[in-house]
Amino acid sequence: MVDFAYVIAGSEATGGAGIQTDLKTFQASGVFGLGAITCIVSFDPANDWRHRFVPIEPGVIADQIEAATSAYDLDVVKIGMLGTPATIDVVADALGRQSWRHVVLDPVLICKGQEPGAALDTDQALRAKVLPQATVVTPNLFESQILSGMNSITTVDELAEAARRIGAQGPQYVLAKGGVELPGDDAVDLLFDGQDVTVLRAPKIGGKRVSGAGCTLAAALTAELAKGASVIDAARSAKDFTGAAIAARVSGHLPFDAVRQGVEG
Ligand code: PXL
Repeated sequence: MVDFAYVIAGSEATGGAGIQTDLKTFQASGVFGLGAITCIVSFDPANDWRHRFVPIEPGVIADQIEAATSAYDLDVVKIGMLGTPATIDVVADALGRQSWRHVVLDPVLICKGQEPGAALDTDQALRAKVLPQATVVTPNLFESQILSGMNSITTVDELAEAARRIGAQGPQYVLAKGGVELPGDDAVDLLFDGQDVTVLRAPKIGGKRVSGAGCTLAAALTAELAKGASVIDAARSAKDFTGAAIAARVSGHLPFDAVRQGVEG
């Protein structure tokens, strides 16, 4: 039997994050991966690696989704970077056109190259149109703060409170990621299921952010859900998979390392 995992996300041209990471993760997880590109991000080496951001025309995004959903009976999808209110409209409409067993939303809120005003519109549209359709949302610390409306999150208890507040906005599950920024020796993720909070811990691997870790976690979770795992089991497997991808990271000329998926040891 073949399990299909779908992704709607942006391209990140250095291969560390975005849809490249999602598809690599799907492949390493043993599912048939396919995806629609929402935008193209090209870091600018001549300008402090600032993000150059180009949205794909909404009609072209709709065409990609039409092709994929007509070709196969897809029922598990990951949503990554959308980037503009127009993109959010077309993706929200496409999601609403069929029923999904799981919609995993990685709420990528801002991209450094975007106008702050545009980012605010995008945040609001994402919250109004996509968040309520998500079965699982995977915010990082910054996104948890924005989506929960909390001023700061510095403890596991505060992260749990943020997860509850985000859960109240529609998604069935919230996987709130502490990452390297939440103080402590462990990388702590919390799964809120609408009632209870389960704490997932693993020792931090270094103290610096590694590009693509969040994309990898959400993509690995999506792949496990596609294979039929429960959300808690999928979250545990995804955390292990992401830890291995962080440990196997690659370095280049960028100011940060990038995850490498599916490498043993
Ligand atoms: O890691 C967040 C992310 C997701 N998607 C795209 C990105 C980035 C960060 O650069 O460029 C397309």
